[in-house]
Amino acid sequence: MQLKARLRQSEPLRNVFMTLPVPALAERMGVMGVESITLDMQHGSIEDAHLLGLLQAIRAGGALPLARLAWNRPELIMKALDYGVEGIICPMVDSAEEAAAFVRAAKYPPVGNRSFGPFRADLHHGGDYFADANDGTLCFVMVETAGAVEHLDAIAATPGLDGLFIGPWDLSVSLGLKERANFSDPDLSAVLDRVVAVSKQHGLFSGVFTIRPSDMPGLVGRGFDLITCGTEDVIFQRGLGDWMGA
Ligand code: 3PY
Ligand code: MG
Repeated sequence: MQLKARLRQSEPLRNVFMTLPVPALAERMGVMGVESITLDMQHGSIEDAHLLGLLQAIRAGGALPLARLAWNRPELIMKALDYGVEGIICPMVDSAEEAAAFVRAAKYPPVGNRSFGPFRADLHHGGDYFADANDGTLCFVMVETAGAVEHLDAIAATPGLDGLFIGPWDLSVSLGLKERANFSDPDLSAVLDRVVAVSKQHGLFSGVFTIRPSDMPGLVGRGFDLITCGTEDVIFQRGLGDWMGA
């Protein structure tokens, strides 16, 4: 489990969300230097049955694996961890109670009630997976609702939580902003800064999602630890657009 150590380095960890179950693409992204890949099981077309092949390919390419779950449900959390993702990102968390339920399902006793059966997760671990998993597998809650913003301090204080991850599209919709995911919007910008500050205060990692490469310098400057630079589909569309316009 290397995700935590990598996130502690001063350079932010770059990440791509994967929406399509194509192992060869996951492998290629890693070989091309993508440091971490998040399997998007919420909006993408990735299902449980795709996890094994995708995680094998991510490992072959050398990237670190995360998953964004479909929802805050214990059986989804347990499955993703048992297959071997190192970090889980839980969408649409509104309250400290929901954050606590997420952590409970992700951590073994005495911290939580994760069931023991690391089907593949211990395969390359080399040590005592049970002893290391609570510390080494990371729980991020998404900050993407007005409720999460309202309860940010209480959510961040959740014992066992490892990070906050901003979903700027849902957040813009939930806050009723005029544009979606415009980081120059003062209201959205203020939430970004607050999430970084609250994360630091609570010893958590902070993450954010964008699809625009031009956002990168600003997000690095704000101090995020984990920055998602789009989905493989958006990256494909951009490349195809270049070809079509050539
Ligand atoms: C959002 O911006 O709402 C997201 O969930 C990013 O994937
Ligand atoms: Mg979202």
